[in-house]
Amino acid sequence: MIDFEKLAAAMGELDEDTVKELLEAVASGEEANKAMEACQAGMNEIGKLFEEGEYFVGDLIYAGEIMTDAVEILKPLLAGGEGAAAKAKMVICTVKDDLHDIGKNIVRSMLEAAGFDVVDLGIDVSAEKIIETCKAEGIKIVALSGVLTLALDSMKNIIAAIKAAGLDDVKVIVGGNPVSADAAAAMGADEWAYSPQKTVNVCTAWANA
Ligand code: B12
Repeated sequence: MIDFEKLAAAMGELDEDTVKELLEAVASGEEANKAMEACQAGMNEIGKLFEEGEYFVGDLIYAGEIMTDAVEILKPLLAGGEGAAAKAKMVICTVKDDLHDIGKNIVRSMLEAAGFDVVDLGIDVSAEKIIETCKAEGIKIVALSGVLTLALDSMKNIIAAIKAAGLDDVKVIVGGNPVSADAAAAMGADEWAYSPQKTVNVCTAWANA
């Protein structure tokens, strides 16, 4: 097993060489999931240092690049859901006004590994675009991602618009740093998840229902 604390610290310090060196040594799916958690802990530290004025937007951009590379290195090892029989088509996106996509991309990779046909609508996505895609492709599962606090409002508006469009059989799962069980319930989401693995499990259950 690699040293996960060292990995989290290296990520927090934006020490790209050490992060990559440690990740190259990851050898199993279980270890890859833990490595992903360690990278995320490092990202949280970066967020804290940004809030404290030690890091600047340029550092966030660099952090985003390191994390994107980390996902690419770990992708082949990241474990998909067990018994994920369904080849269901689903939508994923980062909601309107939010440009963060690293978490979304991790979740998408995990869903694809579990056999889902994922339509990734990208970042800053409007309710109209989601509704249009669901209608055109007969999609019944939507995963909404957001990292900014204001993403919670966008999610709420999107869910209301999906209902107003009469897509009552479309299930919505929400996730991202500011999302909690309470926030998800308040916005009318069917489910919420922090871990990509739970997302895979929930979507698999919906696809097989
Ligand atoms: C990297 C980063 C950036 C990069 C993003 C690069 C990219 N391609 O995504 C850049 C530089 C672009 C950026 C920009 C900004 N950022 Co920024 N950013 C971050 C940082 C450091 C890391 C985010 C991240 O990638 N985390 C790692 C991923 C893996 O975690 P995650 O997204 O939470 O995803 C996991 C789970 O939540 C879950 N999940 C995610 N999505 C989904 C979806 C579903 C359906 C499910 C079920 C689960 C799920 O699974 C993932 C894996 O476990 C955070 C700090 C932090 N602690 O998060 C700040 C942070 C999010 N940013 C912040 C800010 C303020 C900004 C800017 C406004 C800065 C500025 N002044 O310009 C802009 C906003 C631009 C915009 N409109 O979106 C604040 C947000 C404050 C707030 N409460 O709203 C934070 C929290 C930093 C801080 N502490 O102040 N940022």
